[in-house]
Amino acid sequence: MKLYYNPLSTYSQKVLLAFHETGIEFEPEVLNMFDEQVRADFRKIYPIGKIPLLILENGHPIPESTIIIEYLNSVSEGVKLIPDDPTEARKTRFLDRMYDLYLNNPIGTKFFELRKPQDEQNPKVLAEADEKINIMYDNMENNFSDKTWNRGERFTMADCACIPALFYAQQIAPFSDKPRIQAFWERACERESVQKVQQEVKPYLEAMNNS
Ligand SMILES: N[C@@H](CCC(=O)N[C@@H](CS)C(=O)NCC(=O)O)C(=O)O
Repeated sequence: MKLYYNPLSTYSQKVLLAFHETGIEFEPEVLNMFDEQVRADFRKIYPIGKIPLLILENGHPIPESTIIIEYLNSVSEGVKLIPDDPTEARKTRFLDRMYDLYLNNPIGTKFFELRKPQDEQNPKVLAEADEKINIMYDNMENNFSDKTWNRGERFTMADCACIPALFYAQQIAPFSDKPRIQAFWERACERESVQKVQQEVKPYLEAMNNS
């Protein structure tokens, strides 16, 4: 199966973590989403134009990071990222939604807003993003009081959703004064899957920062 993605994209990183954790192989198709022509060509494949997008061997497309992970979970013969227990599965999916909507999205909004010249930045947009991020940080600090990962001892889709957002948050919404989030982040950085994602993004980050 082929994965359209970019190593810089948090939603791509979320899915990459799931691929690395389950050990499922894929054919990488890296898209430069800063290139208008690339974006236009990609919209011919997927009109919504969002990455990641998974194309199965039979040509069936699976968009949306969560749905891609649901698919990987259904075919994985080993590691499962969504628990079988219905209550645990629901709580995992709930955290996945919370991280996408109220951490990842505001971090992305803030990241792109801060890349604009200062006089073009919208303080209201920045304040709204910060408000959501801070609510999530409070929830996380509370949740990590008795857990190694988001749902306990087991690494799940909720961790795949949370870690890429924290990668960018280090710079634009620092959490070093939140000891449990900081400790979670340090644990995450020791995982092989996270290290693989961080290695892959490095040259792309350097290129973006020099552009
Ligand atoms: N809900 C989608 C969000 C995907 C998304 O926002 N991807 C961004 C990159 S992180 C993207 O494709 N942006 C390009 C665009 O919006 O044109 C998911 O979970 O996959």
